[in-house]
Amino acid sequence: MGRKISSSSSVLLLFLLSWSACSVSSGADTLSPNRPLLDDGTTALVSAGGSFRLGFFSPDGSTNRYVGIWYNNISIQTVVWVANRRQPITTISGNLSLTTNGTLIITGEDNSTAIWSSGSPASALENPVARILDDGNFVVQEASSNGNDDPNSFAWQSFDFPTDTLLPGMAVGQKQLRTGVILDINLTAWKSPTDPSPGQYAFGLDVRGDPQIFIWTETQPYWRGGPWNGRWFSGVPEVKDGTDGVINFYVEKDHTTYLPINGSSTIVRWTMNSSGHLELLVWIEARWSVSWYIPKDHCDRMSQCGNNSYCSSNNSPPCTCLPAFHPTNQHNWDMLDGGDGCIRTTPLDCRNKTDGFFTQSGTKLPDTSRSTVLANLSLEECKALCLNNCSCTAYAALNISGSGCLIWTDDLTDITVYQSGLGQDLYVRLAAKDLVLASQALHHHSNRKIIMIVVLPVAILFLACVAYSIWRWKKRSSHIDYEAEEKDMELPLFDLNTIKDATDDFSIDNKLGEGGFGPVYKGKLGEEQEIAVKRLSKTSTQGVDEFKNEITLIAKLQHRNLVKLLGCCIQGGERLLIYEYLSNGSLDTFLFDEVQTVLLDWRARYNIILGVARGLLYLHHDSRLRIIHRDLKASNILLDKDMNPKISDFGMARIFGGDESESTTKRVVGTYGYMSPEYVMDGIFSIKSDVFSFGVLMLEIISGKKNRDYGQSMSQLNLLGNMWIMWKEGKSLDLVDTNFSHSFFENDVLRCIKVGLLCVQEQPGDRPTMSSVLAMLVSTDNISLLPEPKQPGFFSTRLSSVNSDYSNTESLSINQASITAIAGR
Ligand code: ACK
Repeated sequence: MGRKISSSSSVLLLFLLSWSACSVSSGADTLSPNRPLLDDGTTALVSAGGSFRLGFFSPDGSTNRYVGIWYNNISIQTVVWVANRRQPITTISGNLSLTTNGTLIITGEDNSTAIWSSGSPASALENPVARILDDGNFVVQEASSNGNDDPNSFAWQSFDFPTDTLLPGMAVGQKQLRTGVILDINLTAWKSPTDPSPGQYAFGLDVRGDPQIFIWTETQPYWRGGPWNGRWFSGVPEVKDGTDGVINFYVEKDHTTYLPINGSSTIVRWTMNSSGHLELLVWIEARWSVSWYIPKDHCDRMSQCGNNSYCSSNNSPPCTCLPAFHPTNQHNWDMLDGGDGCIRTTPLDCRNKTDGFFTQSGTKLPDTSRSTVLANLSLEECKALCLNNCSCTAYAALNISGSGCLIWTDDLTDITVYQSGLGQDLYVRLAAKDLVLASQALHHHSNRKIIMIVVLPVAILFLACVAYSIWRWKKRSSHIDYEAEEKDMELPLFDLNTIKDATDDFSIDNKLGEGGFGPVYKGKLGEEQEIAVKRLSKTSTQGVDEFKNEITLIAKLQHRNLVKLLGCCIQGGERLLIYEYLSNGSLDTFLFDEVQTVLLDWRARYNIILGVARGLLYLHHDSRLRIIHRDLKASNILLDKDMNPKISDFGMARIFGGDESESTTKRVVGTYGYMSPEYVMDGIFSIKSDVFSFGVLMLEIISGKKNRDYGQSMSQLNLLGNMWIMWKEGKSLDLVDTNFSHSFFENDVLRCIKVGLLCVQEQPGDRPTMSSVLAMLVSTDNISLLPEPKQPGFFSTRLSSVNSDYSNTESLSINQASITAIAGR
């Protein structure tokens, strides 16, 4: 028996030895029909210059085996192509071989059934080889042309079948193969970082109309990069062709429209990631740095604003009707839902040819999938053609260098207007009457600008004289205004029993936590609507009238970055506030929690910073009232299911009349670490004290550290102090949260740090307003053009303890329930 076993095992050994003698050896760059690649856990092909490696691999966190290509010379295994992404092999047993007709085949455990095949090559091959090239392309060609990098010599190439990554030289779009077959080349994201099977998001070129780049989610457009205008994609003005660095992409337009990217010596790749972002990643200082990504903000999401309106991320609300158009559904529009879009105010008058064109500047051109391309017409010819075509709604230049034009013959969709001076002119057709009104409005706007610059200084003196009397007059009348406003406000009053049912009689199981002025419960109204119910503690000193007055005013605030108040209940000694329910809870539970914090990558953090900035801008400048929140902090930022931030807890908010800019109080309420020096020391609060809190919040989001708890033991500097010192030494990136520091856009982070430091400057007058904050955050200007931050207020922990002493004497204790009475003007 023993002899038998040993003789059969020697036969097996002999077989294995002869097989391995035939299989490819590690480090070779070529696979031939008699030399397959066996998965032994290590063997791989390496390109001749040593740039790329091809072999079997398992993604982090998975034991499945895939054939893939990854960089050979970088420390983090970064897979750029996967062959069998849909059919993994579950053990280390696979085999990649090349048939004698030039087809690549992967077999799995049983070594007989192919789980993946490259398909028959475009041309018949006599003596095929497969080779991994130094640009990361895996090709099949004649052995005799081995060493020839000419794509015409490739019978098959992996570059035609990308997975989620574009390497320099690759393309997306339509490509006609030599066989005549037309290939649609797209990137499809991995399902998750551990699973290469096709995920939800895809990136590619839609060749209908004027070809445009898109990200799709489950085949629905998710982001539209717009058409190519000769220098850039209309919706990506910051990424141009040419020689300005590594971020180059360009389009070749012929019957095989496609988009190659151009490389340089830097290691760079474009990847469609599993969370829906197309990223440009550059390998710098032993890590991948995201140098650009899309989508960035809500205006980047397809059709955020409906037909004939445009989105502008600097505006709040972001949707605006095109001139001479008005909202299709005024009610929804007023509720900040721009999805219904806008309709023409005056019908076009095609018959009498009286219509004209209004120039909307700085746009991402509307969706061009149904537009007509007129490559040989000049703009003037295009204008005439549009006027003669009764269905033509707009035209624009096809190529910014002048040649050709585009015309639209239906509603204009998915327009963005950039404030930064980037973007293109769109000529929108209007009825003659509306044209006059639209240009008057524009004229009025530019005249106003001239007045601001030239006449304003002279007028200031005069205005100063009248301001005082107006102030006095307004102060007397403000009370009456607010009362009138309250009357026309209808905030739903909920029945106590309804809320008891919804929260299971305020059951402890439904308790979400303790808020600023009492417990918060989760509830459900009917089958669908989830709510959060704030139950004012019975000890609250606020009177019913004040409570009503405050919620009536807060209910008027409607903004996507403010928690929506759905109604209230004042019954049986209970005072309840009913809010929309936000499933991800508060920001602090993510930011300052070791486990949760990894869920906040840089994009999520940046999105939160921008959202809070927009919400605060609305409170300070955009709502009909000027509102100071007074308690902005991480625990008062709630996150919805998509991690969009909403400012909550207006319990301490104060409302200012239009001309009031600051006020004082003896009752300093707020949270230490977030309160500005002038507020803590002298009880002075203004929009600038909110800006200070916003700056602290930003720096906490970037560093993942609480300002107050920072450096207690080691140094006397708190987070603000440390950040400022490190900024001055050019080392502020060292303080970035290590949980996302492996992948971020360095410039965005540095910009946020600088803006954060500007917000926390000691003198309120030095701090920017929220509109400047937002402008600075979204600007594409060089960071060095922003003002240099001066010393922050309260930069040492020693000063914090001074605050604490102060709190014992004059201010309410931290987090104590408080609803502030409304200040009349
Ligand atoms: O971090 P959390 O889960 O989110 O715990 C706090 C707690 O109540 C006390 O403020 C949660 N909370 C407050 N308002 C809401 C809301 N509108 N939706 C969901 N959770 C809320 C908060």
